[in-house]
Amino acid sequence: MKAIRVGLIGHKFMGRAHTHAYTDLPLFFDPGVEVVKQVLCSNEPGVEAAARRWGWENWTLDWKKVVADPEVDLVDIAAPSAIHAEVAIAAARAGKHVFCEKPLALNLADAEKMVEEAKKAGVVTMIGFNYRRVPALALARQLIQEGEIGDIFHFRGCYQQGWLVDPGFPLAWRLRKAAAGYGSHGDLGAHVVDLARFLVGELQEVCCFQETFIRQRPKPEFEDGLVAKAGKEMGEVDVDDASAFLARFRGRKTMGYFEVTRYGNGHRNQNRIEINGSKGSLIFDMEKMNELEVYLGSDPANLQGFRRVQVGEGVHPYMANWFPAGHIIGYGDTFVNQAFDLITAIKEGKAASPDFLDGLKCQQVLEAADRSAHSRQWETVPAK
Ligand code: SOE
Repeated sequence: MKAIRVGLIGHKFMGRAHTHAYTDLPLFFDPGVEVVKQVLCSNEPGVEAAARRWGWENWTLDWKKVVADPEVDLVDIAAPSAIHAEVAIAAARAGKHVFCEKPLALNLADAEKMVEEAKKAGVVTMIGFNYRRVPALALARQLIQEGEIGDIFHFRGCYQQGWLVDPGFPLAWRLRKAAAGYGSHGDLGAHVVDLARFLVGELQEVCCFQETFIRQRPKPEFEDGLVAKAGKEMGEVDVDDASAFLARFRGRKTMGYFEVTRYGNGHRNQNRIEINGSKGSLIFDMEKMNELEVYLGSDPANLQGFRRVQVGEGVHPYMANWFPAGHIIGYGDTFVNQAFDLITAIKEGKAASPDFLDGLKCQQVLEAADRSAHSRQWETVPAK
């Protein structure tokens, strides 16, 4: 295999992040195969200008042409959740490997179909839980797996953004159930649930409550990610603005606390994880992305306390491939790490991780929590 040719669907926030990944991958990693930006697709004007500026060889307004293109090996879906299932299933049936942004689908039924079709087609899949590729969180997992933290009592995940505090912020696609499936619960909650699975294990049951603080917002004239321009007409917000749930993990006594909000006033993208174990604790905060706070109970009595590990040394996950020690990396660079792992999996004919099954397991938790928010009861997460 000399080259892996990518068809990317989406040219806004995630389209930009994924283009950065494929463009800069060869600067830092050598997957042993060329990555070709074959075609950029979007259903909105501006895709041609973006393709020319970002170095895509072709562009189209029709995702079906990407899926049918014999030159495309990998279809990357970096568009709103509403089209994830239709595109991923068509791509798998066409024998393409498929990358899909999170959450996997609008709902559990679609997620199950995506897993089934990808399995039938025997293609490589990956879902965009890029925080697994933050070196500090990959280090946290290593420490946990090596037993440094001991038995885990608590997992605490709190993901705060603050972009909806302004009542004038428009009714962007992330605020509409038909386009996004969920509000903060799926958009941010998916990341926290995945990190709980990545760092600790599977969830067994959840108890959730949610809130929508502002129900009416101006419909957008323009939007790109978390930036939008309000129009004159008003529309209804039909998803959660914030969601919080308790969880029990399967087969262990670990207690889980999950909180996500778009009203964390003052926070821009604070994904914070804390884990307390019998031998120590770990704290990660995306606002200090290149650091991991580590407490080890085995430290001498006069040196007890959290140490702030600068996760930028060659010994740390991915960092041997980046700049010299201490020259930190950023949010977008986690997509480069992610793309390297995906391209390597495809080249070697191996499963990528996290794959669509991980996306489905995450969606099972999200749906159980959504059910709980309506039933006001504890709800069980399917074991299979
Ligand atoms: C918006 O909340 C968003 O772009 C999420 O959709 C991403 O998954 C997250 O990484 C950053 O914030």
